[in-house]
Amino acid sequence: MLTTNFLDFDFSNPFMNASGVHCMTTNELDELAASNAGAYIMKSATPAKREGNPEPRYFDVPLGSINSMGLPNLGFDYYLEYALKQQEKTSRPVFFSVAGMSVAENIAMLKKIEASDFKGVTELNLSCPNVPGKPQVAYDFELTYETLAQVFDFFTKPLGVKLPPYFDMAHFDQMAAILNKYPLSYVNAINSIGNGLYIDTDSDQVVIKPKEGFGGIGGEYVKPTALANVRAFYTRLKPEIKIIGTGGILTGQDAYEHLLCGATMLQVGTQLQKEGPAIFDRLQKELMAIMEEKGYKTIAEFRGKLKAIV
Ligand code: HRO
Repeated sequence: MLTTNFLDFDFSNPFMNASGVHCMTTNELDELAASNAGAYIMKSATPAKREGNPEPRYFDVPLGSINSMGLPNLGFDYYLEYALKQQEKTSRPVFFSVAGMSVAENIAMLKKIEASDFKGVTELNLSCPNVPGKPQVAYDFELTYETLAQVFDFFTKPLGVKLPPYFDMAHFDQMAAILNKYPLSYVNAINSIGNGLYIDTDSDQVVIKPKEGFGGIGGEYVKPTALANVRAFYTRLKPEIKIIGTGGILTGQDAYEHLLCGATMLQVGTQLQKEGPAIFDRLQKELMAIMEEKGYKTIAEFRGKLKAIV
């Protein structure tokens, strides 16, 4: 049984898309809604519609993907309208993702969500690696602290943050200490590993156009980093702050590992882009098979129970 309770909502299973993949248009969102994903999240929104970076800006590679989309999206109002319509049809909450270009833009969008009838979950994306001239917010610890202070002055609905990967124990400690000061509902770890470079040696060229080929890396490449971030935050955050595990989930085995590290929900980006929404059926079958073999009936029996070597 894969049923998962997350923020007092019940989902049939923990699998979701990662924001950015298969979720920009209402057509794509309808396909996710009709799929066997437990839940789905919309593309990160900015106040106004954005074209994003020049193409090619997404490239599949054997071990993952590289992207520099640059936050193309249809604008905040488009996603709010969709979410409000969806919540009339089903009790399953929609996840809204917000990624302003500044603190002021984030606050303005969150104020609109707070004032609206939106009943779902909101994710504040503090980790887009691809907007030229805009560093990833959550690598600036002071700015992250200040942003959350302003947000929680008024925001009362369930809110999570999407984090970039961290690579140093001191950074896990410092970021967890900041997050623990706020009534956050969850942390989503990780966004793509920012500013990698993939090269095609047939042409001696980079494979995406923006930023001279630099882009966010996803897929198999990132799983060990994702697992470490899930584990590091699971062991450092207060128990009220849940974890969404994102990064390197291609199989039920990968999902199992994220759950063992402490994730509650699981998001799939690169592999969803490769396979389409039918992937959610396969992942559930594979995860169920592992649980059966190990004698687990529910995810709660093993979530977070990764063992150290003593
Ligand atoms: O649109 C993007 O370029 C993008 C975003 Cl916002 C993000 O959060 N993560 C990513 O890999 N690409």
